[in-house]
Amino acid sequence: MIEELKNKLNLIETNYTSKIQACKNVKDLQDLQVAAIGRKGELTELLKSLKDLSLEEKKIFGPLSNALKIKLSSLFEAKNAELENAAINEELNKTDLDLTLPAFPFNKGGRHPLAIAQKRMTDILSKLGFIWAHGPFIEDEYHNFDALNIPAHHPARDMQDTFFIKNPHKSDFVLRTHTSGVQIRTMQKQKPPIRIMAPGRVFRKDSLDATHSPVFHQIEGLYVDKNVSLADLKRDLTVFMQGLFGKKAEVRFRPSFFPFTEPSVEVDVKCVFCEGKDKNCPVCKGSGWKEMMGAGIVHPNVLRNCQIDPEVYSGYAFGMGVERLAMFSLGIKDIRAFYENDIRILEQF
Ligand code: FA5
Repeated sequence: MIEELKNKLNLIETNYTSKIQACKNVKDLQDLQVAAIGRKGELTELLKSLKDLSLEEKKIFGPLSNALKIKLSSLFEAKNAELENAAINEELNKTDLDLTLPAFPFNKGGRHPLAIAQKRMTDILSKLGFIWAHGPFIEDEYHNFDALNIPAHHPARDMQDTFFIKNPHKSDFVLRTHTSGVQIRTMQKQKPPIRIMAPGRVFRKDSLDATHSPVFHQIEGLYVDKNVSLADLKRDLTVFMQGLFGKKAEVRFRPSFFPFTEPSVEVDVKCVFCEGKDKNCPVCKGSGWKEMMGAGIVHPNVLRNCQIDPEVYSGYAFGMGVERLAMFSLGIKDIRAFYENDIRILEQF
């Protein structure tokens, strides 16, 4: 009996090995596989005789038939791969498809140049010890003006005109004209030492030109502690500017006026586009310098408005224009390039 079964196994092996080799397509191969090792296949049927064998015979026939099943399975698998590859190659040969050509380009997203520039600025300020603070875009008149020593009658309000929304119960709402309101919000909540930076969008009734926009971004800085002086302000802002524009950057501090700082300065940077040599430079208008920020020593009235004693504490504050600094550090000559979203410009950064 066992000899007869062994012969049958041999027959199955030779028969299917040659049939597999001769097979020309995947469909025929699948049929062949079902006929050999499928649920009702020849080898599967033969295996059913196992139950009629003695224990000794089972020990011989069992491993032999299993080994054949494994062998046939791997022959089917290899032949299947061979036939599939042949079918793909045949298909490819029929077309002009060139798989060696580079793939179609796909558009990768990128960060907006303003976001890139702002991150550079806040990274430098972080290293100088400033921590993030935030305030609302829709501010109230008190935080945007009054608490900053700009009462309703003050002419400084005219320079920062914006939308006012009536609030019958409290101070009117305004679209904030600068980030300086965050100074007040911070000092109302926190006592010195304070060292914050407050980046964000601001709104003004300014006409659009190469260096002005009615919506732009500022970063406010505020440092309040004992014995803070203009020397601290000059040192920190020079370090900041050189961090952004390189050690050779020329920075100029010019006396100015803000109702919330005394003394006040305007901080200019030497024009990186024309260095003062082009009388028609659209950025510096031929002056050789461009104003980047306002700054100064926090006015005692502002400290008092926030219940901080100006006899004990002093502080400096600054408010920089992100677009202006970004234009200089990225080499963009017109502020409108930030908002027009011309993909050819955006993808350069
Ligand atoms: C202010 O807004 C003050 N709050 C700054 C300040 C803060 C002074 C703390 C003292 C202490 P100013 O209006 O100059 O100041 O604006 C600050 C900066 O914002 C300017 O130097 C300029 O870089 C930028 N800026 C002003 N107006 C525009 C505009 N329309 N478009 C783009 N950038 C502008």
